Amino acid sequence: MPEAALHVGSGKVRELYALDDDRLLLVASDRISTFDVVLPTEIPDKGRVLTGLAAFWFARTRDICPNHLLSLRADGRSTECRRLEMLPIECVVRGYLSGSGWKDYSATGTVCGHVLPEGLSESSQLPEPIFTPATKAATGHDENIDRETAAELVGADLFAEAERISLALYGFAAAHARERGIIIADTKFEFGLDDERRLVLGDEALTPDSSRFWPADEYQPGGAQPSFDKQFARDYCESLGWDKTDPGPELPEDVVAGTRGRYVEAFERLAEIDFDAYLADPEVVLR
Ligand code: Q0Z
Repeated sequence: MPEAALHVGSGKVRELYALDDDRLLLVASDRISTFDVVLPTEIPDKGRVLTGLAAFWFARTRDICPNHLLSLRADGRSTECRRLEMLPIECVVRGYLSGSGWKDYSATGTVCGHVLPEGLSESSQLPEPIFTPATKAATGHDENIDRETAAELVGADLFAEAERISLALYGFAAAHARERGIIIADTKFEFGLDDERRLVLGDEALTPDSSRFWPADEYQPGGAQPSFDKQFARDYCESLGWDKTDPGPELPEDVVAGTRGRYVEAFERLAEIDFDAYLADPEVVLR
């Protein structure tokens, strides 16, 4: 537990503490959600994998955009970060048609005002990645918005910069991941402003919780794709006939072990660092 830190927020699987006026502590738990429900069984080291991966990407994207990371604690699951004034939009980039992007395209042929070619299927790769902002809904699901609405919320200049930086970050990470057998179908960035009103990347970025990771060797457009990390847990939950309302089912140990293995595999493939080396010294991801 963090010492002398005030709890300021809870996410489904993360906690946020204030260290002082300028710094926050972001702590990733081992909780897992599936079908939007947090399960009663934890996945050992999941929070460390996500923290390590986000820190890896923060270290490697500094020349694209400054970020909030100040330091990584020895527990491997806690990051000290600069407190920012967060923008009121989620900066989503999609390289493939999935989730609400596929739903909106099916209904209208467009996603957030982007007119897409006819004849695309579920999970099709897009001709080029698109920026599809969403509002941060206090409860329930974020709502896709068009560029005009997003620009009204943050101002035209910040909107343009957030779009350009988001596309650059996604382009870099998706290419890196694709060379290592992982498709990053889409991802969500959260930006804030520092005290000099500069745009800074915050929150967690390019993790399997903030993105859709798909195994490239199983990619087959025309339907939903297996999740790189959560598919064992989803398949097990589906096999029970659970109605997907809270509380979710306990996971058996083979599903826990298989799921943990997939998280560790994603970390090791992307960072090219042994997860045991990360546990021994988390700062290996920053070098
Ligand atoms: C992130 C969240 C979590 C609950 C606020 N650098 C920052 N400056 C200001 N605010 C935030 C950040 Cl990261 C910030 N969230 C999302 C994370 C638990 C909510 F771990 N909320």
